[in-house]
Amino acid sequence: MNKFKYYFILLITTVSLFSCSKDDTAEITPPREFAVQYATDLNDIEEYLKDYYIEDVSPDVDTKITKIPTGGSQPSIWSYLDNTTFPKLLSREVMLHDITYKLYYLVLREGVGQSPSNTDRVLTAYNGEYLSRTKVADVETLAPTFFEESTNPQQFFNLTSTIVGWGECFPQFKTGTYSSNADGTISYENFGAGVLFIPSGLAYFNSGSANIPSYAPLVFSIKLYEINRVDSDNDGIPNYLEDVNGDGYMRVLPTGVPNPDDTDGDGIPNYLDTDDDGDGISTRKEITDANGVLIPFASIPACDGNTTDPARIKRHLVKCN
Ligand SMILES: [Ca+2]
Ligand SMILES: [Ca+2]
Ligand SMILES: [Ca+2]
Ligand SMILES: [Ca+2]
Repeated sequence: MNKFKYYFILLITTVSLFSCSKDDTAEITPPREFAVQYATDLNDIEEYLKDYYIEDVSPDVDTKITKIPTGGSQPSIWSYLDNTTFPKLLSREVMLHDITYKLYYLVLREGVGQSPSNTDRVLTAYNGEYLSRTKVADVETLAPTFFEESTNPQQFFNLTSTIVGWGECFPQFKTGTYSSNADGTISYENFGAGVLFIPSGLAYFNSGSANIPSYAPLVFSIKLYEINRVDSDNDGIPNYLEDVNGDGYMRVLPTGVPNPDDTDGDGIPNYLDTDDDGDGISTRKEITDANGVLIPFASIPACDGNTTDPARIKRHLVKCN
C-alpha cells in the first residue's frame, strides 16, 4: 500500500514537473532552412571578398585583411578569383543538406609537403573571425569580428570532428618543412597557407559556438604545419590509401548513391570497411604473412615489388598474385 502511495506521489510530482517546465519554457524556434541561410551567407561572403583586401602577408604568412577604403585602389580578394598565380581565390562545391554549397578559399601558398585527406588529423595555426551585419544610423555594414586564434598549436584536430568547412578545405593545402631549434621549439617553413570563407551551414549553423553567434559565416586564416594519417577502420591501411579515386575525400553517402571509394558497393566506404572487397575475409587478415603475422604497413610488398609506391595497397586489395 505504501509503495502504491509512493508511486502515486512520484507520478503526481513527475506530471507537475513536466507541466511546469512546459509552461515555463519559451517557444523553441525551429532552425532556419539551410537553403535560405546559405543564400544569405553566400551574399555576405561574396560582398566581403569584393570589399576587403589582403593588406599584408608577412614572411610567416600571417595575413591582415582590411576593408578597401572609399576610393581605394587596392585589389580586392575577389580580384584573385581563379588566378593562375598565387594568391588564388578558388572554390569547391560541397553537396550537403540537399543543396550545393560554394565554398571559397584563398590559397596564398600551397605548401611543399603532403596534403591531408578529409579524414586525417592536422596541426594548424589559425585565426578565426565571423561575419555579421550591424546597423548604425540606418546604414548597414558587413564586418568581421575576431573570435579565436591559435598561433602556436600543440593539438592535432581530426578533420572528421571539426566543422565541415575545414574538412573540405584542408585537403587543398600541403604541409611544409620544419626544423628543431636549440631551445626545443620547432620552426615551420614553406607550409600551405590561406584563408577559408565558410558558410554557416558548413560551420556551426544555428548552434553557434562559444564566441560565435548562430548563423555566422566564418573566415579562417590557416597555416598547415603537420598532418597525422588516420586508419579509421584499423585494418593497417591508412585512410588516404583507401581513397580509391584518389581525390583526397572519403565520405559515407546516402543509400543508393554510388560511392567511388566503396569497392564492394556495400554502402560502407573502404576507409570504414574492414572487408573492402567483401570476400568475407577482413582486410587486416589479407595482409598477413604466410604464418598469419600481420605485415607492418610500410613493408607490405606490392605486385611489382615496389614497397615505396602508395598504390601498392590498392593492388594488394584487388588480389594481385
Ligand atoms: Ca584503414
Ligand atoms: Ca575519394
Ligand atoms: Ca564497402
Ligand atoms: Ca576481404
